[in-house]
Amino acid sequence: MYGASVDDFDLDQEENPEQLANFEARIARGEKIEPGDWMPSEYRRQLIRMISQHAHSEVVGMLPEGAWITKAPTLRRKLILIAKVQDEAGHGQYLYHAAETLGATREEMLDALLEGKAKYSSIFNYPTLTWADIGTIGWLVDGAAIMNQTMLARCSYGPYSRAMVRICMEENFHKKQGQEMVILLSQGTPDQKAMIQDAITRWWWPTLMMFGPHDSDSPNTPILQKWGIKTRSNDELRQDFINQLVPDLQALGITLPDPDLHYDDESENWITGPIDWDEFWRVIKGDGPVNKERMAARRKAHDDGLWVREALQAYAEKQAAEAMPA
Ligand code: FAQ
Repeated sequence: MYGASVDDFDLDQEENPEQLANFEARIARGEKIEPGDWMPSEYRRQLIRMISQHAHSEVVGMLPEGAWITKAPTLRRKLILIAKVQDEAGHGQYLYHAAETLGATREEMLDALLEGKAKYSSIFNYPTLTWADIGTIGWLVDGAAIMNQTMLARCSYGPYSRAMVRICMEENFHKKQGQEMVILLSQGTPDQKAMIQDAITRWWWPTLMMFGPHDSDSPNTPILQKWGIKTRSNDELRQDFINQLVPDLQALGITLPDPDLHYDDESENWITGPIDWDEFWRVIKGDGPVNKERMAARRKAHDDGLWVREALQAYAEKQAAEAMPA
């Protein structure tokens, strides 16, 4: 229904050394690889994996924030939140389209998510307990996403890099509205200050985990860097994020939940204590605080949308029949 299947591409093709050298030379020259161009099957596989996981993250990421639309404290805040959640749906659309250019069908990608075979970002398996979580997601989670996506906007695959340019512009707006909320709450009443402190305390470590495992435990990074999909490693991006956020949050009087956090004069980096990687692996294997609720909500949305998919299919078939010569 949505285009070619990944089986239409010869994924097991014998890699031709000359084509591979030409492909790598194009990447070295900074050229974009486009959908019809020759590419190694592993490049295609890695991109489908990453882009589809990214698309799922945008769509599942609507759930924690969507839960607060009916509870937003003012009409202005409600409008901003609705616009933000709607943007995330749009990001999912651009990304599914980008993955489709590589031969993955929408059905295959959604089935993989709904059957629990495809991942989505660990961060969306944590609950939004208070209104302060919405500001915190905006500043911290969107901020981390931008850090990663600004890199991906320069990636070697044309459709992904172009989708990222637009997505980053929208994410910047998300980050600013979140930052504004955190600043206001941190200067508010004692209850508001306590609420924002609690939210930052809960979201700090999961946000650092969003960047993925340490480089030494990241099996995909070497090939992604070799082919210009990632140009910076998980640890490099995480360190940039920490360096940016720590002074800003401390300036607001917010305490980070890390007794080992300190500034290192020599490297000019903020150094954190150890990240709880057991928690990270548990969450991405399905055993996080709200994984089951997230997947149940996605399955319900998919089932509820069946009539829309059927109507679209019937319309497409009618159009095709009418276009046939009599
Ligand atoms: N969560 O070898 P690596 C957003 C998996 S968008 C879950 O280091 P890689 C917008 C990884 O898939 C946020 N799984 O992997 C928004 C791999 O497993 P696999 C999403 C994770 O690909 C804001 C295994 O661990 N952004 O927030 C995570 O080199 C607010 C080994 O890891 C993207 O998806 C994780 N955090 O690096 C929406 C950006 N980290 O697949 C709503 C695109 C790692 O081999 C509200 N993706 N894993 O079975 C990327 O940049 C990369 O894929 C990384 C992981 C950096 C996520």
